[in-house]
Amino acid sequence: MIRSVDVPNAVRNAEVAQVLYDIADLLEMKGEDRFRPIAYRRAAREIEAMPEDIERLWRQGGVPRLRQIQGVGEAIAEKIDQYLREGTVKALEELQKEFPRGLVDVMKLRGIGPKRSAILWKSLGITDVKDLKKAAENRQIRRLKGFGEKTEQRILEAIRLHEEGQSRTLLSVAWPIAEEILAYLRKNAPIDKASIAGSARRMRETVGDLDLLVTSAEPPAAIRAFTSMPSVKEVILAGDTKATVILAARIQADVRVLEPGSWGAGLVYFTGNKDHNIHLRTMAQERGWKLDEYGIFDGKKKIAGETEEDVYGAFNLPWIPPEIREENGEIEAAQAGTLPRLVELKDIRGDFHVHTNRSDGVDPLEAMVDAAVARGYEYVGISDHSPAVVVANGLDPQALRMHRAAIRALNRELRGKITVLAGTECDILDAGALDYPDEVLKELDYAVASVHSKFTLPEDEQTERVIKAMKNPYVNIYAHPTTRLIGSRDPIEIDLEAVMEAAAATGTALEVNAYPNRMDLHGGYARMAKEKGCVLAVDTDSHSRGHLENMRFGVGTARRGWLEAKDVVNAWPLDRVRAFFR
Ligand code: DGT
Ligand code: CA
Ligand code: CA
Ligand code: ZN
Repeated sequence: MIRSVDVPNAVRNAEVAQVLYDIADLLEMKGEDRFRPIAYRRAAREIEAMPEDIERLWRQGGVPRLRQIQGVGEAIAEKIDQYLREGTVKALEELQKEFPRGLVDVMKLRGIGPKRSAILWKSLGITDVKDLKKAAENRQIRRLKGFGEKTEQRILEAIRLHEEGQSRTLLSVAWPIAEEILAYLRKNAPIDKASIAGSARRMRETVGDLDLLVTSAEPPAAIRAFTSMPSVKEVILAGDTKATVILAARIQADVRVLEPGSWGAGLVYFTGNKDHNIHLRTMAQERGWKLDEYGIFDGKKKIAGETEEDVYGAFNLPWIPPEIREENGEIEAAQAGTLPRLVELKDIRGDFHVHTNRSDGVDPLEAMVDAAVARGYEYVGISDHSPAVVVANGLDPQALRMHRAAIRALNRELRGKITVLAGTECDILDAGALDYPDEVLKELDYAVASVHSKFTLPEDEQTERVIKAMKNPYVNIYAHPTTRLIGSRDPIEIDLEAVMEAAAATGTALEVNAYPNRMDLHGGYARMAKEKGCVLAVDTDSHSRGHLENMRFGVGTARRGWLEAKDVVNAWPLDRVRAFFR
């Protein structure tokens, strides 16, 4: 029912998108026209998200075919064409000559931007984040005109976040790369079984490195195929049964070749996490056994190892889903027979956080709905922004009414193929008021409310603000509750327990927002919300039709939060959803 990503294209499309992102950054740096960078980023996002292979489209129809891609005009199509033909883009190279290489990273730090980075470069000779860090630590920034001590402090915080973000890769980026490697190995090496392991298999929102496992009758040949993949930039280690490489995407990947008889034990061992493994190993020791990546051994006798079920079964445990192998009570729950039946992707019947090009999405309403139909959804909710988010082109009440009418008309046209719900992502204003009056909200099927401003309010004010918004009877979902952005923005200071209690009391769902750098709530908080009696909505916050695919990572995160289908509003049938929204 659910289409999986068309794996082999992901890397090529990402590469082209990266070129466009780089152009956008440098145009912004140049400070020319602020719409050009926006246009480049729009096109990049679209290409990243589209299921078709961009190179194939280009081979079929050249520039005219490229121009049919949403957001790709003449100028952008020609640059893509040049890139696919020559591997470089002249305009990008020209721009790169104008600024030091690392200055773009400085510009992108929170609170800096193009103007300030230019000042930092010209006055202190800062060319990258490292220079900036040194200057801030040496208290040189505060002396610059228009900066000050507070700004210097904020810069240091932004650098810390940046460094954290650099050392790990978003799951949504790492996952398709891992799948692509496995597809490559299946095709080019004598491989039997193959699997992703490590934190990616546990669906952590970021991964440090990729861990891949295979079985093969000829391990050295498998290793050779792995280390000679076109996407390998550097080989760190190449042994007989294991190898480590750095990929062109700047991610490290480890591979292990296992014996078929050790497949299950290897999977358990390399999926982790480490504390889960240690707990299992202690249990083995208590029984006088030994547990390692090859199996469970009673003296010389191997008693398990071929499948994960065997390994857990040796301890009289049911198989434990990878997402909850975090040593957070999962082994105890397995012993007690109280493991949850985790929600699955196929349980998901819709999505409530979807933007169209009426606000800041790239695709029109019809395309988003078509994509939802293609996923086999029963319903999809459209939630464009409210006016307070000016940069996102938020809809004023009049525009929202027209949008709603268009949604209703489309819904009639679809005759039950899918139900399109008319909603909004309504901003929570300063003191907890909503960005639309109740008369406007009342006309919609539901409302998502969220914070996009005043991130630095003190905890009590922030908490009060959000709870006040949730008390509005028309608010059904509180979206991306902590507002964190992985690698660029810390969570707001908010009393989440109080928010969760209020959500449960007011019948407001809390969101597990699956936008890749949000993953908000994350698994740990989702579990806490469930324990406080909340229900959750797993949403993609899609800004293009391809983003709907991120649902799998949202479900992964929900699973990390021990959620079952009954805890997830968009795993419920439509009539139940409607009753909840009412
Ligand atoms: P990451 O890469 O930082 O996102 O996190 P993981 O969990 O993928 O960690 P990684 O790549 O260092 O190791 C993969 C798995 O191998 C890990 O989840 C558990 C296992 N492992 C690694 N080191 C140890 C260890 O010292 N003891 C045990 N028992 N297991 C380990
Ligand atoms: Ca790893
Ligand atoms: Ca590793
Ligand atoms: Zn949104």
